[in-house]
Amino acid sequence: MSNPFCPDGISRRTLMKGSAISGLALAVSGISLPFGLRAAATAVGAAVTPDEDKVVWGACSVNCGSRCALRLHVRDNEVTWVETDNTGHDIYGDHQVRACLRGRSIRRRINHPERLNYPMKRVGLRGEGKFERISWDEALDTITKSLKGTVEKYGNEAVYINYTSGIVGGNITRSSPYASLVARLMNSYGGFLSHYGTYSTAQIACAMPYTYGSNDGNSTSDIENSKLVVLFGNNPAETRMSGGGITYYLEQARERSNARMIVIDPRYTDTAAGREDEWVPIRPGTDAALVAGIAHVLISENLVDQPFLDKYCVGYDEKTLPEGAPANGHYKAYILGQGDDGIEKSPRWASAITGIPVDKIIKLAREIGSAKPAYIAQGWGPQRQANGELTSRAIAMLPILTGNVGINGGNSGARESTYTITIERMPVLVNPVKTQISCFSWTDAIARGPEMTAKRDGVRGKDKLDVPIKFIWNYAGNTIINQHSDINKTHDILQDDSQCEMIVVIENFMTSSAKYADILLPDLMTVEQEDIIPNDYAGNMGYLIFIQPATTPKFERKPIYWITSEVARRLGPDIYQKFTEGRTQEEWLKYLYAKMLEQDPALPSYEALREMGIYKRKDPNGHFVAYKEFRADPDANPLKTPSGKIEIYSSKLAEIAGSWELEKDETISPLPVYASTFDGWDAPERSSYPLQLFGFHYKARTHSSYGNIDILKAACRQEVWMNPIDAQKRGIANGDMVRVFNGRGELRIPAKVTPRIMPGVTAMGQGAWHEANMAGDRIDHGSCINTLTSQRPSPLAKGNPQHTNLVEIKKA
Ligand SMILES: Nc1nc2c(c(=O)[nH]1)N[C@H]1C(S)=C(S)[C@@H](COP(=O)(O)OP(=O)(O)OC[C@H]3O[C@@H](n4cnc5c(=O)[nH]c(N)nc54)[C@H](O)[C@@H]3O)O[C@H]1N2
Ligand SMILES: Nc1nc2c(c(=O)[nH]1)N[C@H]1C(S)=C(S)[C@@H](COP(=O)(O)OP(=O)(O)OC[C@H]3O[C@@H](n4cnc5c(=O)[nH]c(N)nc54)[C@H](O)[C@@H]3O)O[C@H]1N2
Ligand code: SF4
Ligand SMILES: [Mo]
Repeated sequence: MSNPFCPDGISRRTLMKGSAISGLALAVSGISLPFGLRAAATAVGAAVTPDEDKVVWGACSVNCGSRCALRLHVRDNEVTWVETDNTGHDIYGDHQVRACLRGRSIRRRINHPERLNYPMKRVGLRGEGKFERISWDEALDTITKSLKGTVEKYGNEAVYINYTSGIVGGNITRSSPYASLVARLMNSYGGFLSHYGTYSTAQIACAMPYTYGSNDGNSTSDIENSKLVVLFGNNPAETRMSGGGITYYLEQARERSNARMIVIDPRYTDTAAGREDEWVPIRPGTDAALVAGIAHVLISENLVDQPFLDKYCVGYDEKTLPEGAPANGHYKAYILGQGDDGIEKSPRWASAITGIPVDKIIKLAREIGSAKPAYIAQGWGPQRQANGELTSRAIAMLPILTGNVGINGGNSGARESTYTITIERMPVLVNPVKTQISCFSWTDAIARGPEMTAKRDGVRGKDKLDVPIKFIWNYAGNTIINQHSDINKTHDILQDDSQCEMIVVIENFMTSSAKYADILLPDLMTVEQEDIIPNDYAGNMGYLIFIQPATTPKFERKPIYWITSEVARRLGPDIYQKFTEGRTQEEWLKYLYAKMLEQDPALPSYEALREMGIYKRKDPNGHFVAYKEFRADPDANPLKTPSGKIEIYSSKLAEIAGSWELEKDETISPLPVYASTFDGWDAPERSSYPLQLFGFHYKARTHSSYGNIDILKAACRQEVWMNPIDAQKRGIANGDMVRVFNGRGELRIPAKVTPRIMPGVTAMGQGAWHEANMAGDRIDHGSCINTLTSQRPSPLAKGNPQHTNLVEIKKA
């Protein structure tokens, strides 16, 4: 890597000042000095005694769904070591929010030799990684000129703020495009093309509201009231780690209720490992078929909660079928083979699709039908499939059929909800541009924007896009390349800089996305500035962490508030005033906290919170129970669905299914049916690419964040999981380097041959750093799964089906 972003300095400085090794080296050389022994003793003492350290409260603010307190030990303006929350008595419910392996290694991120230090402009082709150091003035002037030019020539709709999730949480430091300072800046300047949905939950967040009016689940802490826990593709041991995270609640709540736990997942996950009562391996993308098979048993053995279905639901049977629906259009008819397809969804039928034995399906159904209350939940793995909209609603059918919705110890079938303490974020102002695309379709909007329509591409707010994307803001995100699908295709689209003319990346590191920047700006990290940050998913305990800057800003790194304010200043005095409202970052923080205190007077004062570092509070209502009021009185508390009830049959979806343009292998249905899909287990492409592949969210990283930390890479290796049957067929042994490929690309990775994954299915951690010679063979030696994923969106949400892939694997 060339000089500007691999500066002479930081790693060496860190070693000299902070480490015991340099202390010892001084001590040894000290022996020959006149006061040698004393000098040696002092130096050794300084190297091992931490009492000179200043301890600064920080937090890990990456998007892992947990949020951990860090206590950074600082000496000579360098973070020397990291500990975590040490407050309170550490009793469940008022416990310590202890960081996971990633947060505890944050020192290696802060002091990483490849951190960005100066503003830079691109001098080679996009993706080549050739940059030249420039001044802040030049960088900000260039951005402003390009932004003004774009808006003048194409309008504000040509400016896009990309989906990014690098920083979640603070009042001020927050990358979520709906809530970031970049959005505030653009809204001060006429607005921008925004997006709906997220890479996390595109399908479920779109689909679940058709059933329930929203997408809520019970708090995991409520499992202390459950008899049975059923998890579909939900792996909190990796995706909600730490002492503050859901995995701890799952373990503690189960200890209290002794609930049995069934894990339905193609992989034997860390959540299951040794803690489950049963692991049911399932073929990816087929959960809806399993649900239908279970429903068949529940119906034929009279295990459904008929009074619940009659009172609270629409479309279970003839009685509650809405007007306009075909006579045989109800769920019961679909299951019993009296619907349009005429197929009975028997356990035998479900077994052939899911790969789960018939007797196992029957046993599962009997167990789910008789254990009450049951906490049935899904992670977001099942919905990140090409038929994920159908799957997420289908899984919700199990709690609906068994009347487990709206009660303590039960759940809606969605992922867990959480208690969140009061927080007031930087207001982003109103976006005057109402046009939206799905967060996944931005590459399409560059390549063929004006062809994109509402009914085929999911454009919202207009019948079609008028202009393509010409300017992209990318603040704290890696979805330009690493986290977006089909990297080779994205590369080709971005190569032509007459299409998208300007990409601004605001980052800490030279990521693969940063290599495609035209202007690259070095940001401060969250732990280097003052902010207040709330818990993320933390069961029924909420908390606030008051972050103080661990060190002064180094090199030419700047905070995001300064960066966006300086662009606003260049856009004109009225824009600057509108953006800053005359406040400094510190004044904003105080202002926002005062608002929080107004809403929630029980919070400590600003000064007291700063003193405490962390403030915790238990959910005053005990546990969050989704749709509790509706269950208690459905007339007084209707759901937000058109009928106010649980819509098993959705007339709205029937209308969409009848009017949108869809391909043959895409299904939108008013009922939560099973439908096979493109690139699925039964797709024709399977003859060339016989293995299903998905990328799970891995403990080594948070997506790509922390992906450049050597000790984490060593602790949790990047490998492709293969069943011994599939490996043997290909002459592959555990640890062999393999080629994983399909029509979109190829990567290299060691094989992990293990019975922890079902035959025919393979998986690797998603988020590894892409590393390929894009001017040459394009083989990805970093093993980033998005070398292999598709940009084709799911039918209803137009979301990322990044878990639906077919590949072949061969020994390298
Ligand atoms: N350590 C770590 N934690 C993270 C993240 C991270 O990158 N690293 N990312 C965070 C973010 S932003 C998000 S959105 C969440 C993501 O959380 P999820 O989306 O829930 O995580 P995944 O690992 O994609 O999927 C969960 C499980 O679903 C399984 N699965 C995949 N396909 C199917 C299927 O078709 N059916 C069934 N039954 N199971 C299936 C996978 O094997 C996996 O164990 O995690 C968050 N937490
Ligand atoms: N194949 C496949 N692809 C996926 C997924 C999958 O399951 N499979 N998951 C998807 C999901 S759910 C998500 S949420 C996305 C996540 O995709 P991203 O939102 O891109 O998440 P990260 O990869 O963590 O990238 C965040 C970036 O923010 C930077 N960052 C962190 N802190 C700071 C800061 O303080 N300042 C600045 N300026 N930058 C900072 C990090 O260095 C990192 O490059 O990926 C999606 N992509
Ligand atoms: S990565 Fe997540 S679980 Fe780990 S320390 Fe950071 S916030 Fe906590
Ligand atoms: Mo996500």
